[in-house]
Amino acid sequence: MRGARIIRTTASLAGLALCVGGVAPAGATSATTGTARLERVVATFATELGTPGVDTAAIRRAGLSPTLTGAMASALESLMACARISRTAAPDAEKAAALRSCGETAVAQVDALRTAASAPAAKRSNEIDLWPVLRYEPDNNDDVYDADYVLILDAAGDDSYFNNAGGNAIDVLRGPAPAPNPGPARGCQMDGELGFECVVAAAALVDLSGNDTYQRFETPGVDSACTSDPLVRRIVLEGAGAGGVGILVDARGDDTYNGKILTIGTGHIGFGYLRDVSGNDSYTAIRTSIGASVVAGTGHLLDEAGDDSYSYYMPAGGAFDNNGVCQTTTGTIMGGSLLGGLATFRDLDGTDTYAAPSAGALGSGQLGGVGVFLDAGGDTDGYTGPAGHTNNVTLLPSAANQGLFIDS
Ligand SMILES: [Ca+2]
Ligand SMILES: [Ca+2]
Ligand SMILES: [Ca+2]
Ligand SMILES: [Ca+2]
Repeated sequence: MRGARIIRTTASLAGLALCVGGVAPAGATSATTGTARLERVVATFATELGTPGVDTAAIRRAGLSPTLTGAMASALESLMACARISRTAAPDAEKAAALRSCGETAVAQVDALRTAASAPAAKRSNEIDLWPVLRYEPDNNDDVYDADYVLILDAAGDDSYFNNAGGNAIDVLRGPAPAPNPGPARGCQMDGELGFECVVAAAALVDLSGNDTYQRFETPGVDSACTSDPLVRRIVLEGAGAGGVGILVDARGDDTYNGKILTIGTGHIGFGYLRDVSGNDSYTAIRTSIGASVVAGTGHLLDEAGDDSYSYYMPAGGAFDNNGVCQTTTGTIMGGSLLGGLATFRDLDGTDTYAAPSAGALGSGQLGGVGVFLDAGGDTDGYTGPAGHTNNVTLLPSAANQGLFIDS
């Protein structure tokens, strides 16, 4: 890590020498403007999260290409616009619609950021760590993330994300300096903690390569009142939006996504989006996860390739639901929607395994929600779950179930 940093510093010093050498290179003005714009949005976002005083000088030292600078600024500006919608007092349906629209714009900006970060010029930058707004890791390190960020861009390495990972419920109480409590993020572990143990904001994570691990099983935190079985402690992780917008894009590698509730491409009066472009991936959560929506939310999960495994788990005794009750039921998972909104689950290729509950999954829409499940690619997949949901079958919506199931 140290060696790589020295190499990059040399490269950025060379760039600096070019700037101060007299004749300004073409594009210098726009680069300067772009850097100022990125510094401004990082500082403003930090202030709006209640963590003012971020020293944005690291952005000037990072030696980002103008394209990458602009793409980072655009992504953060779109997330900040979404976070501002989260703070309005609009009725649920109105807020959910505004967040969906804002989330779709943010997805486009995050995709542009992914393209910019994949260009060879991006590899020569230095890292940026401006907690809790921006983290950029341009090298091949296997990073362990235990603090929350609005925007994370990680170029390579087998990374471990023990943080919000593109979930919009951000822990601004715990983290590196200047956090009030130094140490790993705790985050929100149940609905009632939203806005207290974490800030409802907006977030995105872009990981360009590597076999990554998203969250881990631990002894219970607040759920110790329900169970002693290991589980993922936090909610609203990995491309999830609770009253806001959360985005996760992972481009390559065999990845493991572990969750609890309101996680992995899930929206709750908000917009959640998880896109995994390639690799043989594994997904598991307790309920209301993996391409799911509740209460007028929008949740999308898109896995484009690979032999993937989708499952759920249930600790003995259950885990807290949104009413603070130890709940042992599952559902609203893998294309499940409840109480309005839209959930889409799409797996486009590979030989996949689905271990779903017998209801509320694989294209399920209840109480005004619409749930879509699509497995494409023609391979013979393994299904356990609702009766009749299997290979080469299409199940259309009915009066009892506003769900669509397609395996092709
Ligand atoms: Ca990394
Ligand atoms: Ca990956
Ligand atoms: Ca993958
Ligand atoms: Ca697949």
